[in-house]
Amino acid sequence: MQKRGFFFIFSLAMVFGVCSLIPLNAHGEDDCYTSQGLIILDKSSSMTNIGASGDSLWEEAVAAIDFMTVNFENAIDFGLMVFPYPNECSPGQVVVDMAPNNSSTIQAELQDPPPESGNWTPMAQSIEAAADYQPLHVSHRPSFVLLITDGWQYCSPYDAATRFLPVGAVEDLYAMGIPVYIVGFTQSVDVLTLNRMADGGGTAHVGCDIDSEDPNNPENCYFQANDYAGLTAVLEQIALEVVHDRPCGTNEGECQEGVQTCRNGVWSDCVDEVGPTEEICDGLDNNCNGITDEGCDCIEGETRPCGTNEGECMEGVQVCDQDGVWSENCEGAIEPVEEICDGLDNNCNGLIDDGENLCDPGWECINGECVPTGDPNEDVDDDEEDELGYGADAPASCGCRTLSGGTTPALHLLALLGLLGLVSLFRRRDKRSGRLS
Ligand SMILES: [Ca+2]
Ligand SMILES: [Ca+2]
Ligand SMILES: [Ca+2]
Ligand SMILES: [Ca+2]
Repeated sequence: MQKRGFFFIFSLAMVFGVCSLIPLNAHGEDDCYTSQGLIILDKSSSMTNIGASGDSLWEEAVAAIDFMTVNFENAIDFGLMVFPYPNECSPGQVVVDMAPNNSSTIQAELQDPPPESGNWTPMAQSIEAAADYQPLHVSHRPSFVLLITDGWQYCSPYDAATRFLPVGAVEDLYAMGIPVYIVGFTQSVDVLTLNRMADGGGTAHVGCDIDSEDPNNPENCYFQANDYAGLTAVLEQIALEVVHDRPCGTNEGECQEGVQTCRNGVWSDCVDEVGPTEEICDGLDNNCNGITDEGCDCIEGETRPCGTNEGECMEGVQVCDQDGVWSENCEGAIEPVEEICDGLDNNCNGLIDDGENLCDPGWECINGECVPTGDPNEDVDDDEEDELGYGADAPASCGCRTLSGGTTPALHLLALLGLLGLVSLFRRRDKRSGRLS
């Protein structure tokens, strides 16, 4: 019992010991943390000016924020600060805490426009207030701040020395690990300050011109928007940047990675992915296993020569079918045939008129013709003549085949009789011609 008790305590100690080595906030690639961000919206009186659409800048900004928060509220926990709050030059205040699915709550808070005069732009003080908002500092979650302003750092009476105070405030926030996105709305913004703020907030566009003072300079470091459409576009761009996502799938072979987004703490489906397909014989790695055309002999439509050009033969082509197999048929080929005595290499083995029995027995194949063998007395009882009862074969040296046996003297006699007839004919003609002369 004592031993068991000791073992239990020892095991417990080991478990706690190991656990204490794992940092609480450690998160690997697979951990899904929803991004959270605080929108800081300028509620100065200049936002009541009429914008390009005919609505006030305030109305345009509220609509653009609605667009972003509706589209990303399950991927980003949005919160809202407006400044000044409640009015004049008071620093901004968080009016909606960061939380999932917050778009309608945020819209409800934005129903009241700023007064037409009397609200100033205490940008630096508001950014400092945001730094004190504790939920932004939950270290394991990606957090950001998004500032939308249409003006300059400004409180009444105006003090030019305060112009760049927002830059320092943004730098402080970024030093705490919270990037600050800067959006300048309309041409009335302090371009130089906003460029420096974007740089200080860790969100400047790569290669931007930090000294630019022109709101239309495409090299500005911050996001410039001049109307509702422009503002909607930059807010969407920022949301896409801050959302916690990760690549999914693979870039192996024909596949292409997609992207998964962390939404309400759960990874979404992999979108924009090109997934694996069945491997076919096409020279590509369709199933993305790193091997091209495994199980294929060839690529569909490919051809290769087959057969031989030796002797009388001619090469043909084999075609690869859709299963990646070479056709059995060697198209267009002239195949080897049985060797015969003809001066040609019929069986395409590199030898002309090779092999046994090319000619009948007693004959041999010489220079492409069957000729009798050298022995004149040789006769074999298997020839056509024997079967027809003409007797023995002609002697081999003859080189021709004639009928034999008693026929030759009869021919000689006929020739002799013909000759005698001719002689008597000439003599009669001679006598007749002698009488006439
Ligand atoms: Ca393939
Ligand atoms: Ca493959
Ligand atoms: Ca041959
Ligand atoms: Ca031959």
